[in-house]
Amino acid sequence: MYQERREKLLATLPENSITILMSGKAAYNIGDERHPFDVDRSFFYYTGLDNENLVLMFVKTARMNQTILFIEPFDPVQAKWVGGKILADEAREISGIKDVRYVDSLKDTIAMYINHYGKLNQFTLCGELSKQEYDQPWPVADLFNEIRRYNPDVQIRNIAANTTRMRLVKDADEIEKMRKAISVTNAGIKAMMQASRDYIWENELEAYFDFVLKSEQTEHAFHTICAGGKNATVLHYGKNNQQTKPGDLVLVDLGAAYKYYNADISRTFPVSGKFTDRQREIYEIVLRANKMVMEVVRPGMTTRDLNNKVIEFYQQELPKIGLLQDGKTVRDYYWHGVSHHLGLETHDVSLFDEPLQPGNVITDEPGLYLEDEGIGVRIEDDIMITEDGCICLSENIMKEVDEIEAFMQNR
Ligand SMILES: [Mn+2]
Repeated sequence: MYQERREKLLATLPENSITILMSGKAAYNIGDERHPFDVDRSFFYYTGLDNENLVLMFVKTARMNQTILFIEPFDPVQAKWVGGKILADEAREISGIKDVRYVDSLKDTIAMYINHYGKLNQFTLCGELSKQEYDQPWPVADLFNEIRRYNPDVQIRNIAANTTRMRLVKDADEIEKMRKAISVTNAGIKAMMQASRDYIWENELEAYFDFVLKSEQTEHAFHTICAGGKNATVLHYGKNNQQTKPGDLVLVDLGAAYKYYNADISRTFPVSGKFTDRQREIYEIVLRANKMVMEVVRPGMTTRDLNNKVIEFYQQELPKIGLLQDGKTVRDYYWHGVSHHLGLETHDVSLFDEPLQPGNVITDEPGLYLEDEGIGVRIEDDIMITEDGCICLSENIMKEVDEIEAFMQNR
């Protein structure tokens, strides 16, 4: 599988090039304490390896293609402190890459190829260079700049669009992992609804979700949002430290990650188990918007087209429940987009305004946020685009009002 992906990427790379993908290094937090390491997702996509400080290198010339993996040498002292590093044989077996070397020979290897081929042909150094905007350490750029000091003719090219184009279309293995992440998320949401009661604290509710995730050997896809009442009208509310009031709606936006594949689900339920008439009225409109997106979505549309459909729908529906008065617009009650791509990252890589195609997985997450009334509703499913529409991967996660009330009454 990883081999196939690498071959597909290689075919898109320029001739006379060296391409470098790095697994990354954990950033420092405070003093000598590091943040937990989290692998670069493109590196993982092409290798299946999630260890720190590994480098994947492709060499492509008219005469040959070569794939080399660089790993760290085994360090017996470090092994006693933080565990062993990945060994060459393990790395070979997981990734299918035969040529495994030590990372301290990386620069010499690159210099060797440039000296060998670079005199006749201009060489291009390729890497994913689009992450600069996030203000993070960016070792591949440092490496390239260093090489260019000695080889001023070397070109540097960003291949982020090549990897993104591949990662946008999910294969069967990826869909299966996302289904698993979604099914654990479903169990976690049910546990929260089961435990919900008047005056429960948001973070206690959140803990029921966490318990299920750990019990199922999954991780969090992202920081959970668990927002009662008015807190649900703050889009990325993440404190989860307030006590709910009887009658509040609770908005949860959360997901499990299974083998790095993410679920991203939102549900909204009444903390006491029963919707008020007003809450139900608002909820039903969001639910209809959520279903409408799944009905209209087709390959060739963009996520922007989908969002425009939602805005049009709200334009028609909101006046019927007393909204859009006094110069208010849809954007006063709904100001985010309805979809983003989902995969190895929660907000997965994507290309601006790229038409949807079969195999894309996107979210479908309309919401309505009425600050004055202390009501926030978001219903988010994960859908896979098909030839003639979509398949809802999260269709088993309950969202009908009657279903939610029945489930909560029979706890
Ligand atoms: Mn989302």
